[in-house]
Amino acid sequence: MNVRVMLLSTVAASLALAAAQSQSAGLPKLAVKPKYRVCFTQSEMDNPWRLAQTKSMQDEAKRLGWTLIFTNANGSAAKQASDVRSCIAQRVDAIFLTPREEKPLTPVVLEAKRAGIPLFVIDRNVDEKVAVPGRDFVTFIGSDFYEEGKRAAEWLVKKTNGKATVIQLLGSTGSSPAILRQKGFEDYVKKYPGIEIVASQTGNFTRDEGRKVMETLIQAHPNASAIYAHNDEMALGAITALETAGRKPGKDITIVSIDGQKSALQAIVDGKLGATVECNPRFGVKAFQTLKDYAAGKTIPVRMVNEDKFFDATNAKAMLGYAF
Ligand code: GYE
Repeated sequence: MNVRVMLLSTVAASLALAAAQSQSAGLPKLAVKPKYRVCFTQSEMDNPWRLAQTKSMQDEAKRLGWTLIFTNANGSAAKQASDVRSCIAQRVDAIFLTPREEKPLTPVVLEAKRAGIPLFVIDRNVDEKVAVPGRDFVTFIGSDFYEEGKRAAEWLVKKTNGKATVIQLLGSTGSSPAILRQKGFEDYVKKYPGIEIVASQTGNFTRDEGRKVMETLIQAHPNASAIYAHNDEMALGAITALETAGRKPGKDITIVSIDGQKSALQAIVDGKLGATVECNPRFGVKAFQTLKDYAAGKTIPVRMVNEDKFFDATNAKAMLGYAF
């Protein structure tokens, strides 16, 4: 090796080292303490899933004796961004953020980092092209939404023998579960020419909007034979609209959704809903343990995927007690 090559490779090696250091050094440190003061910024509290998630976080904080500052953005991404800023201003030890939409909540993740406060993204994600887990925030903890959409599609294809005219009720526009549950489902059904999606419209993850949207869509597409709803609340709203329109959910129209809340399992037992893919809302133990591990200097994976069950007529009744 001549001097020039040696010099170049030394420069390259030290550049690589500096890049690696700046990655991990970029994340704010967290001291080991017996108790922490943390923020949990919730996006909204309008359905059983959100209530279960919040309860799980509050129960674990209580069990550990930590102070949990809870904020509710009431469905507004702008309010949620200011909630995160107020957590930063209060100099909490760490922030748990469940971002309502990807893009509007990405800048505050970077602001928390600049303020030296470690932030954990839980449930929904931010825009990972801009805010990178392991560099700008500690990790993403949540379900594999793409897989959830795919599992819903798999069930529907089987149930309908690959022949269905589908109406899709989308979740809140710009939220990671809506984006990925749509993609996971659509990618899968593409392989089945007998499955046609005739309409896709947002019901904003709420029962009331699910019902209203379905009232119009079922008029426009009276030949629809299946509904795919991105969450149970919209599916339950759709069931009401379909019954009002004289349809027989579960008999002349097959419905599949996501979440696995108790009332959805009951709708399966009643024969109205076909199946629901679980989206586990119980984050408390995992989220707080991850914070402790991070403070202790353990390596935290940049993505931590929750396990999700599946409910249909074979197990809904037995699982009623488990569901939220
Ligand atoms: O499916 C829905 C809730 O982000 C995974 O948001 C969550 C979704 C869940 O409002 O019911």
